Amino acid sequence: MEEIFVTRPAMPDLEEYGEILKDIWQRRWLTNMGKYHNIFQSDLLNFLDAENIELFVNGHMAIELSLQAFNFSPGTEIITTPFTFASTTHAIVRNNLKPVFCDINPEDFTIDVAKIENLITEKTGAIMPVHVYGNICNVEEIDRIAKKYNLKVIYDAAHAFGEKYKGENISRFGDVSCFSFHSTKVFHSIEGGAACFADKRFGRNLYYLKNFGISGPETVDGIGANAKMNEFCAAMGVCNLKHFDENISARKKVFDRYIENLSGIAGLKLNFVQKDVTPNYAYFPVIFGEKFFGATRDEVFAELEKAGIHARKYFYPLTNAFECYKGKFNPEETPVALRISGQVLTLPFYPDLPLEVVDKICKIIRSVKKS
Ligand code: T4K
Repeated sequence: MEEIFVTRPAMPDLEEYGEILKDIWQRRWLTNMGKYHNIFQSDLLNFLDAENIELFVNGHMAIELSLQAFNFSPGTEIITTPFTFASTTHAIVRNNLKPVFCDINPEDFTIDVAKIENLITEKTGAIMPVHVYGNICNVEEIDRIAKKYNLKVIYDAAHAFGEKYKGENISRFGDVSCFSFHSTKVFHSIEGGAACFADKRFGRNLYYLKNFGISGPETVDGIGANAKMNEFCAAMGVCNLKHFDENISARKKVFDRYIENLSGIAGLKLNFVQKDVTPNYAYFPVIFGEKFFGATRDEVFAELEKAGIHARKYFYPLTNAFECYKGKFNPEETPVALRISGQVLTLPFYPDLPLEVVDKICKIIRSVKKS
């Protein structure tokens, strides 16, 4: 039985990557802001239309060090959502800051902007929303609230690479937007990440944090970590960026096929492209509204598993329900997120997923429906 996973990395032509590898072999410059790191950085700066950019070893370190670069005092409250990958919440806690969980809206699963202001206290330092599944948050309202209360905005844009809102690249919103280039992402550099930001002084802090605070051969100006991207990852990024548009077109075909197959089924909520957004078709989440669909998310999941189809429950459990945070947070305080996390399944979705497999997956889903 052929196994189908939730995603499968897009690969460049081996020869294309091999050409760069030969150069790396010959140059013997493997990391520490080498030739391909710098090429990748400048390619991305153009592609993302970013004001400034720093590359990282992964998306998590882009987020964690971005938070650190603001120098918030310990215990500062960061308003965020629990409907996300572990990274978002862990980045806050690992900085000795306090996550304050805002619920999500049931339409696109991003932070419910109507509930943010009630959570603001004198200890609030920032809002850290997530463009979950590539669904873009209400950036205008978040900007308004942040300005009114003088808060920073750090976007977890791990899922939103290449997207635009009203024609403007998503990298340009908030004080900083952090992307992930993990192998499972729409665009990848094996492992990797980037932070895009406007303020050059903030950028200097960020650079120190990713490279031990070293500012010159004999000068260490900051207490930094090590979160640099190596040349092999940068080379993969350089190659993959050239094929980004092809990949998105291929993803759109898979997306359209799913929509065609699953539209109009009672109790099944699909994730459509948002108004004013140029999408990247990052994930294909489906919400099984138990009452109307007649089968639970877990029943559908089990049925797909039997056929060797490994969908995933992104994002279940909520981060505020993680074992490691037991007793610290209460998932009941974010009821919409709690409900959605019990009903969501992200279906296999990648550019070369055969359309017949999409049909097979949808057939299984339809056959589980009981009402
Ligand atoms: N913020 C958000 C909102 C995020 O979603 C993430 C990461 C981050 C921040 C942090 O960014 P990074 O530090 O990771 O750059 C995966 C990814 O590892 C993770 O990057 C991603 N989010 C998350 C949503 O998904 P897992 O634990 O589900 O990965 P795993 O190993 O189970 O892989 C999923 C499937 O992908 C596998 O079943 C098969 C396939 N796969 C995976 C790998 C690694 C491949 O076919 N090839 C591969 O090389 O987290």
